[in-house]
Amino acid sequence: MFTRVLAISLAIGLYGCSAVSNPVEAQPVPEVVKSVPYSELPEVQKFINKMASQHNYDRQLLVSMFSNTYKREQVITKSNNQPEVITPYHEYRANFIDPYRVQQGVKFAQRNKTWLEQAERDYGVDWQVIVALLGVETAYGKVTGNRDVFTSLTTLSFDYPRRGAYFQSELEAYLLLARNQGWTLGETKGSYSGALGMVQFMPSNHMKLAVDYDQDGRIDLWNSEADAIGSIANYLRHHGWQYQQRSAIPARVDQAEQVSELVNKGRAPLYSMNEWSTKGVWATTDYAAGKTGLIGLRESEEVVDYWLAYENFFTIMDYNPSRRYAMSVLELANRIAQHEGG
Ligand SMILES: [Ca+2]
Repeated sequence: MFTRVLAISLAIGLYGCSAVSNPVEAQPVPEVVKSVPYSELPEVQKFINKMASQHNYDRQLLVSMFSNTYKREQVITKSNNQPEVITPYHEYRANFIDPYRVQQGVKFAQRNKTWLEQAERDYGVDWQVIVALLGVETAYGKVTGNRDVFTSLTTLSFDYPRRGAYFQSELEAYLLLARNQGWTLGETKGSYSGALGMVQFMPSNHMKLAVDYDQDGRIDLWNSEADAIGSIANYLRHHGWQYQQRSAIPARVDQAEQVSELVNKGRAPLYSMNEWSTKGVWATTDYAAGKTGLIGLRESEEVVDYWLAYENFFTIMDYNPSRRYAMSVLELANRIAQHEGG
């Protein structure tokens, strides 16, 4: 999920502020640039026609909404910034893994013990990973984004050509979701990219994979920790989570240049341990049978840390395609489980 990056950017932003001591203050980007309302763009009119003809969507409602919606420049700026690509892993990780976040995760797990145990049984997903994902995404529901999702998705759909088609399909999903869930358009708050709730699902994933886990008759990913837990577990099961199986183990690489093309290659396990050993790649702890991929995360100019990653690691990458993200989730999950277990 490309867009989950935005949840991260909140935390990265803090790092960015402290690290940059630029005496020249950047011009603040205006929150909404008033120029032409979206309703006047031909491609928006085409989109409205499509919603009306394909989904019998209320045309007047859409015209009225787009007439009052203007480009939000910050959405584009945020989407173009991808600090996670350039931040060394130890700095990236520091945004998510600290004693406070571990402690909050332990508390979250304690008060949701029943739901987490039930999710393990229903979905076969390890409880600590569910908690850690919520911790990394939104600090357990504290930072779910306060941007109007309609404006964000409209801006990305029609003013961000690189991913316009993707965001138009998310805007379409959001509109259908709003109609199904009884949300008032313009009142749903989310991240800059339109990610929703404690779990930061994009609208299409909300439609497909969110569940009413506490069975109170509605899915509420903002206020129901149970719904968030069930929805994350459902997502991970859908993407192939293997219960109580390893995710990644530390590795040693004898000749980095010999395996450089295999490091961080693809989104699936590549070789068995025997095959890795012929390439000079070794697990440095006990390991389970099965194929793994080779992950390398740069710690500094000179140092790269290596891991051998099992299927579960790549399942977390289905939530957010960053390897740093997946490793942070797993580290946080381990820390929370250690505290909870001890
Ligand atoms: Ca519910």
